Amino acid sequence: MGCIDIGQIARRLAAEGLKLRGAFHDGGGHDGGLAGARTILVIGNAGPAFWQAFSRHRREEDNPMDRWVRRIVDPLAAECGGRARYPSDGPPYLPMQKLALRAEPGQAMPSPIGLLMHRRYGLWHAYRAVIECPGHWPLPDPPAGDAEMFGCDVCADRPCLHACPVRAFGADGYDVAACRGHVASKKGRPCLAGGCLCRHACPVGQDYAYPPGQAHFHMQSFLGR
Ligand code: B12
Repeated sequence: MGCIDIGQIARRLAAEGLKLRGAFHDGGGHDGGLAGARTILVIGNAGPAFWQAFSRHRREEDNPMDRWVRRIVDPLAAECGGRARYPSDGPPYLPMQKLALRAEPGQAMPSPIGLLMHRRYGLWHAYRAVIECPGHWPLPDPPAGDAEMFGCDVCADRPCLHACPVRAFGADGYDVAACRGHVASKKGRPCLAGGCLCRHACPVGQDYAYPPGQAHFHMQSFLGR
């Protein structure tokens, strides 16, 4: 390790509106091209600080959010003697959700609609970067007192599966074309302006729901992809 530790990295990220979601030691080679890496840091967002910071630093450019994140994380990765990888790099894509589950054990689970649901943030969070660091860095303590069942495991009604006006989430998985077509249509204005109705339907983490400006930004970029 260099002269920076995981606690400092977490504080530096927090000052920029990002969250160190967790870290783990990797044996190397089996996680989608992270061969040789030993300590993997997973960085993401949840809560209002992210959108506030992005709004302050946003530039007029293509993919402004991805580029802003890179301007923060690339130098940090260099300082760690490691390298940064990003969820949008690809294909092939980083198996971001699998890495996230390893970094935050017991904190998140796959939801019926494919997004990871987090015990605090519900469906209102995402992953922004991974830093691969050489060597075994001491890991942060896992969050305490989170042993009980949560989220989808104790949710009988599964409102997320019933909120989509075009039933984009069904037995056959996610119907991207149906979702995109609806969001782009007049009837899909609420999804475009306020965010995916299935995410809103989840009772967990509603305090973390993205504000309309952020929700619109993400839905607009989903339409553009
Ligand atoms: C490709 C991709 C998509 C494709 C989906 C393709 C498909 N057939 O399902 C498109 C462009 C449609 C998409 C959309 C969205 N995505 Co997406 N997507 C990815 C990406 C870049 C790669 C996934 C992949 O191919 N992995 C490799 C394969 C081998 O692994 P896999 O686990 O089998 O991957 C599958 C799932 O991840 C799934 N998938 C991806 N996104 C979504 C979204 C939903 C709702 C569902 C059901 C499935 C799904 O598609 C993959 C291939 O089948 C990941 C980032 C990453 N690197 O993982 C983000 C990612 C999975 N997406 C994410 C999100 C948030 C979304 C959106 C909700 C964004 C938004 N608008 O806010 C939208 C959904 C639209 C909506 N209703 O709101 C987040 C999930 C965060 C979480 N809490 O788990 C990720 C991790 C990106 C991030 N920065 O955090 N996405």
